Order: sequence, then structure tokens, then C-alpha cells
Amino acid sequence: MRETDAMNQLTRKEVEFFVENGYLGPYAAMSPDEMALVRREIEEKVLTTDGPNPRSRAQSRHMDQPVVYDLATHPAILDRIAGLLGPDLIVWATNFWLKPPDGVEIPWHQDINFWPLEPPLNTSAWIAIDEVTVENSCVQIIPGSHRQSLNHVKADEGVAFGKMADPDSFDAAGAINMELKPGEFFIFSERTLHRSSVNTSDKRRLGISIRVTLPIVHVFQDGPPLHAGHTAILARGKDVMGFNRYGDRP
Ligand SMILES: O=C(O)CCC(=O)C(=O)O
Repeated sequence: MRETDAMNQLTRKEVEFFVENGYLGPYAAMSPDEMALVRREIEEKVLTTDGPNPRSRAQSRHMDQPVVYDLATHPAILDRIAGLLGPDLIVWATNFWLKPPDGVEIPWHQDINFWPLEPPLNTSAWIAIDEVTVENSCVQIIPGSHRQSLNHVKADEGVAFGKMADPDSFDAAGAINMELKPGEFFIFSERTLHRSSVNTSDKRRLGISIRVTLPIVHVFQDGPPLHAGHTAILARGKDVMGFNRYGDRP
């Protein structure tokens, strides 16, 4: 089994911060120069081609693109998530978030409302491929919001999703902006409230979310955001349960 790099080992304080606040970071997985090379490969090989999910080029590209598989299994990310979830880790989904200038709002939501996981447990990493600022619509989160499950209702017209957290059920006053340099990422839980606004800048905003859970979780492969034939990555340790389907590095 791969050992956690001492440099990426979460401290007790960081673990407690995550338990209290539902997020951690930002941390750097690579430098902006290193991410520039990865970005070019993503632009050339991923954004312009169809992947395994017929409904979306943005999803599950770890299945067909080594560059995405390598981001999804990056030690700087998995070492830290192992500090929260333990040594056996599944990367069950990957999803690009490409927001061009004028790209629409993503409303406040808790991810678990959208996912085919039982029991409902996940830690995500959101990795910046472009520089991500308030101007080009960085993700915003509400610290501590993961401690409550919120009702979700029909979303407002014109936003990216069909449902959103009931606006009467939370206070967005404490929201923080997750501004990131290329190559940086933050970690958040399946219930941490987050959103992003309309991209009012003239700069694209590209990131990718890596979704991580445990072998005890059933990932129902045929429900959105997945698709028939979807495979996860057994990224760390072992799976003695055998519920889920895994693929190798493409
Ligand atoms: O990138 C965004 O604006 C939203 C990201 C998101 O909803 C997620 O990673 O779960």
C-alpha cells in the first residue's frame, strides 16, 4: 500500500478544522507552470473529444484520458483525503467545470442530493486548471453548512441545475470565496453548501472535481452523473467488499 507522503499528512488541527467547517485548503498539487502543461493537454485531448459518457464530455474522463486519471489520483490530494477517510479510497467520479465568460450561475447546493451513493459519504477535491478568482466565478462555500442536511427545491430559472438548496433554510452571510492559482485545490464534504455566480469576466474558468469515497459505499453506476459502463478507480488500499466496478489507468 502507498504510504502518505509526510509533506501531505494532515495534522490533528486540520482534521478537526474539516470536521468543524466541512472544507480544507487551498493546497497546491502542482505549480502554475506545471498546470500550464496539464491545461494544454486537457484542451487538446479532453475538451475537444467525446469521452465514455454519451451525455457529457465533462464527466468520467479518468476512464479514457491518462492526464485526467493522473489528476484524479494525485498524491497531494489523495494523501490528504486519506487523512480524513482512511487508507482505502475509491475515486468514483470526475467532473470538469468549464465556465466561459457569461457562463451561468450554479446555485447553492449540497452535492449529496444529486448522487447515487449508499451510504451517502464523499469527500471532493476541486482543482483549479485556470486561475480562479471572484471575477471569473470561483466556487463559494459556507463553512459549517455540512452539519445539516437541507431540503432542496426547484431551482430558479436560468441557473445550471434543476434544484437548489431551499433559500429559506440557510444563511449565506458567512460564505467564503475559494480563489485558487492554477494547480491549487480545496477539499469539501458531500454536504458542504457551495455555489458559483455568473462569470461576468472575460476569462474562462476551468476546474475539475474529484469525488472520493470508501469501498463500503455502493456506487450505483447507472444513475446520473454516471452512465452504463462507468468504472471507478480503486485509488488506494484494498476493497474487500466487491460492490463496485473498477478500471485501470487508460
Ligand atoms: O465549479 C462550480 O462552479 C461548481 C462545482 C460543484 O458544484 C462541485 O464541484 O460539486
